[in-house]
Amino acid sequence: MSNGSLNSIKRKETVMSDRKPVPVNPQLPERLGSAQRLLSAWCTVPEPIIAALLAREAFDAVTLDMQHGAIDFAAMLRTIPMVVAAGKPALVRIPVKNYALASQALDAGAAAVIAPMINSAHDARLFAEAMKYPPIGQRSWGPHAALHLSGAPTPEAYFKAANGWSLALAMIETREALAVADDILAEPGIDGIFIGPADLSIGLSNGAMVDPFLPAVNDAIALLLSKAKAHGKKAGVHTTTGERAAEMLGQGFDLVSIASDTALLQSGVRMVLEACRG
Ligand code: 3PY
Ligand code: MG
Repeated sequence: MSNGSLNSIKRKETVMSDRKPVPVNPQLPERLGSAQRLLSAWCTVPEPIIAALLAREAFDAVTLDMQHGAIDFAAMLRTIPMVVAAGKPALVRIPVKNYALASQALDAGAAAVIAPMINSAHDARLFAEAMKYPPIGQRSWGPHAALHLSGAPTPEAYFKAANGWSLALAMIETREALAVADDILAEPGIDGIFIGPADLSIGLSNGAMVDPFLPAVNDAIALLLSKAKAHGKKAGVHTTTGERAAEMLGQGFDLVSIASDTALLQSGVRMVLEACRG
């Protein structure tokens, strides 16, 4: 090899080491551990640019909804790096009982997974098994994108830290779940609960209505928050308005998601049309 090419390699190395480090996935437990309360955007449209836009606003995290949103596996794979590039953690809500997707979301770099309709300790165990490597669970090895998005220096370092990084949030949103919330919270691989006030209102009204502001729902929210704290676990809740989100943060929730990309689009549209046409 000539001196010229050696010099050019050296020059390249210098340039590489002078570069700023790329943003790595901000791990949720670290942020929540410092008693920070997080406000998450809620994304349903399978276009990475939408999640990237939300991530660059003053949200602390972005949740990709694969239960009711139109985000599929390929869109999730493309979207998570865009959120991480904005310096925010990406959370994923999986469809009901699709625990295989919980592992896949972690492999794709999700910082947390929210599993809907966890109605028993058995559901919680299946979810935890997909979320945690042994000895806690049965997560299989293959963190293809998570490895580099996490910033872990080696696969071994990722493996050692992963169970602490990957936040498993079990949704409590039915009467059955409310009755066994302590059992769900007691599952070792479950890091916290996430309340679905809309479904909870359907359950608590015996199918009479959907109203996340129902007094019975408020009582259940307060009870579940105190249970999560008693177990030393995290508590999250979904909200539909900024005022409600502020109220929930004020009550002591660790994680509050707000509205959705399409709801925000609609309210923005209505606001400008109202201003224009009256
Ligand atoms: C609910 O309120 O039921 C939810 O699942 C929130 O997304
Ligand atoms: Mg729900």
